[in-house]
Amino acid sequence: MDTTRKIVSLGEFIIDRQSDFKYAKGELSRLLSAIGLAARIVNKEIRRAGLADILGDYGSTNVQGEQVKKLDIYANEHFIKALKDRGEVCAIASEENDNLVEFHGEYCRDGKYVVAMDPLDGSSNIDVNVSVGTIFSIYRRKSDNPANPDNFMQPGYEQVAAGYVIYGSSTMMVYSTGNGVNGFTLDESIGAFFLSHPDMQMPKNGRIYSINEGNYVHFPQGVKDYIKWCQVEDKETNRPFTSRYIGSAVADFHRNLIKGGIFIYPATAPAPRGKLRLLFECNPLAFLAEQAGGRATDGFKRILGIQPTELHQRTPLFIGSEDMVKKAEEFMNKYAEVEA
Ligand code: P6P
Repeated sequence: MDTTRKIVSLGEFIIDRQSDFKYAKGELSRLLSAIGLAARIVNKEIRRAGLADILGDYGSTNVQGEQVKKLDIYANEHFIKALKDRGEVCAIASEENDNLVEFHGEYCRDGKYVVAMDPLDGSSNIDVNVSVGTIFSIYRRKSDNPANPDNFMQPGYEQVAAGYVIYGSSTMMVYSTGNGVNGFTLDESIGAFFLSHPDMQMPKNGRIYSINEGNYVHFPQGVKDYIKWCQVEDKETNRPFTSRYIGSAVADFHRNLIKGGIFIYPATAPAPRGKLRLLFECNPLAFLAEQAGGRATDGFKRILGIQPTELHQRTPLFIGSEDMVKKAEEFMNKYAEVEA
């Protein structure tokens, strides 16, 4: 047993880091621990999904027009309940809900925070046993009225904290409160997360490019050129690169965070704003990327600087190792004038 490394649980870490916030009174700590609790509950259900006949389509479709899987609903309900019961959040914007979920009275005592979340991202992978994830983003409430959508119309750099839970070969919670990124692995035998990846740094460069090349014909010319550049043999720059695409943003991001790489979901002819949602996927992942020394743009401008105008708005996403994202932007900028 490695006795040199301290064993730190998520709960202990949250309390220890509370001092990062001068006027902290524990609200954010309680909020983060509520997310950890919901993650353990959802994890248990995901691990038994094949047995509990919980697979398959719920039949309804969400605001994105996607078939909603039962586990999406289950995850959505449990994260909402955990946050509601903790009383620190006054409203939730969920990728699964058309409208805001507001809390009042005892469920929103001070309610300093609002949470935007994708309760189960990548759910189309559930039935084939591929990693899925929960993505969350925490902002300070701007308006006295919890129901005011302006609470969520904040640029990503206003996030107080952001993170994800990846339900993969192991279950991990990775988050940042603005002082670096830390990863915790769930020990299912005792039902607790333990610090396993302290101070995560995204490699400045890498050899993995991650994009759904099935959409190649619809990509902007800059993306097409970048993909071809990745595939050219050049010893000096370690090319050709390796292509990896899981189809679950959390899993593709997590791999690049650890190994280095770039994930691109660009605008396409059928989807001119891209597919991924600014509030529920792009802002939280961009916050983590920057906190870990990486970069996140829409191919031209910083994701965290985008001023949201709609709850479910989408944006193209280029995210990962700083040098790889900058290289992809070079190709995008070559055509910017032409395509503008
Ligand atoms: P495509 C999952 O549905 C998701 O929102 C992201 O997790 C993932 O990166 C993307 O869509 C995959 O989209 O079009 O490649 O299947």
